[in-house]
Amino acid sequence: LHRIPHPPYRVPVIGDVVGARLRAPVQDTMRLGSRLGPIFRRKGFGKEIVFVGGADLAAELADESRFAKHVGLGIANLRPVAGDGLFTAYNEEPNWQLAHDVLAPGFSREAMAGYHPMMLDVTERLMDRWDGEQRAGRAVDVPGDMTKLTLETIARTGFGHDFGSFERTRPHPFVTAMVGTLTFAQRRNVVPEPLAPLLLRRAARRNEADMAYLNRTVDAVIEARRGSGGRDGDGDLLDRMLETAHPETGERLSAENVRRQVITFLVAGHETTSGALSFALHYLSRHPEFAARAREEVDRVWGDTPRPGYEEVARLRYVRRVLDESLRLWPTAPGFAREARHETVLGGVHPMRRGAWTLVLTAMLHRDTTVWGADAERFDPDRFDAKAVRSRPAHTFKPFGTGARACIGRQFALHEATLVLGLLLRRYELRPDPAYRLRVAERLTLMPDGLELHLERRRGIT
Ligand code: MNH
Repeated sequence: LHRIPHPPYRVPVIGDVVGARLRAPVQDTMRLGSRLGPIFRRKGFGKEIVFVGGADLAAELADESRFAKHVGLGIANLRPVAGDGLFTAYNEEPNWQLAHDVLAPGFSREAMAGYHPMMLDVTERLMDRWDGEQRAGRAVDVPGDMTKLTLETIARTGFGHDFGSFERTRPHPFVTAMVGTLTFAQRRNVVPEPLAPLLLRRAARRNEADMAYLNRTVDAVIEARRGSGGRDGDGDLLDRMLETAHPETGERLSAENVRRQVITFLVAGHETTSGALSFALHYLSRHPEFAARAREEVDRVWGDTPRPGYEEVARLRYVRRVLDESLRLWPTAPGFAREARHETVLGGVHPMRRGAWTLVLTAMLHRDTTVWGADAERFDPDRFDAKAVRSRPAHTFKPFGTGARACIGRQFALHEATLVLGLLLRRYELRPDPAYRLRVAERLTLMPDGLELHLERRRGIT
């Protein structure tokens, strides 16, 4: 450990937390990392965490024969909510493999093509609302509305459930409870264990109430499906959770595990996609030249087909680059932890015992100047044209994590976000508030804070 740099001033007991921004631990750690280098450690209240932000070390950590996902920190703090659901399960928990095998076909091409019309429906609901705001000359609340959109999308496609988000002025209580539990899980990382009962007593009580609300909501969703006797085999995620046996072992998910999976998918399936869409809309509004190129592509590829088909979404190559570039600068799941499968030496100099772990800070990896150049902080979608991608080493772009435990919803998120950006760009010009400076809010995930945009309908587009 002594080879790994840490901040120069360390106070006994409290460690490196002087001057730390407890509500923005990721951005705080990024700032520290830009001074300390590709690997560094940070100590607070007796816990010491090693961070990796350099591309060479991150590539090594992607080697599945030496390293695996580590369930720790923020993720472990979500265990009371998400239990052994897919995201929070320990590698060796049998329910991980079982649920992975049962649910993976829910993300196949055929399954995705089935979700596509529902994704279109939800986007049309959003645009109805945005048309109204535009006519009234009001700005739209981008993260708020993107959260409505992505929550409705995962709820309808995955669970045949309608939260009625667009009929509400305030966020659905499910979202409020979810944000509460995510924020609580993040705060538990930065508050010292012995002081937690004292400092977080009221927060802990709120958290209990939030968890109870999440449980009640998903129990109602599951009950409604059981009552209706399944959806005659059209096989959404909930059908798979309730009906499908493992192809080889014949095993099924238990009722308790189904509850954990439904919470997991409702949360993991919308929060990060909402952030990705919001950052992309922010950058498009700030860079009219990139927005014009994207719009030109949408007009060329889709024409004025009111409802582009499933196959037509992946043809929006430039829109997809805008999304990738947004996820590069602000990977909305900002890190992932890796543990050593057996004794090993990282980077040829840092010995690790079996089970020792480190946190890859994705947003730092994505700004490593040895990979992305001296202008790594600049937004430029052309970093993702085919030639540029081929010229970069593997494992340098990791917004969806890595290996066996990488994101199962990657294609779902990319399809949804590309479709939505295409439809919005075709219909509106985006006008930023010139006084707005990007602020990034943290609650385990990243989200632009207070982002509002004014809209103009494009001429000739109905
Ligand atoms: Mn998703 C795992 C990022 C969209 C469901 N997701 C992960 C991981 C990252 C991630 C990073 C790995 C975390 C780790 O190693 O600890 N996910 C994203 C991002 C988006 C996203 C940036 C959108 C953009 N995720 C989605 C969507 C769904 C989903 C949409 C569901 C429909 N993600 C999951 C699940 C896991 C996961 C489930 C856990 C997979 C596993 O461990 O087997």
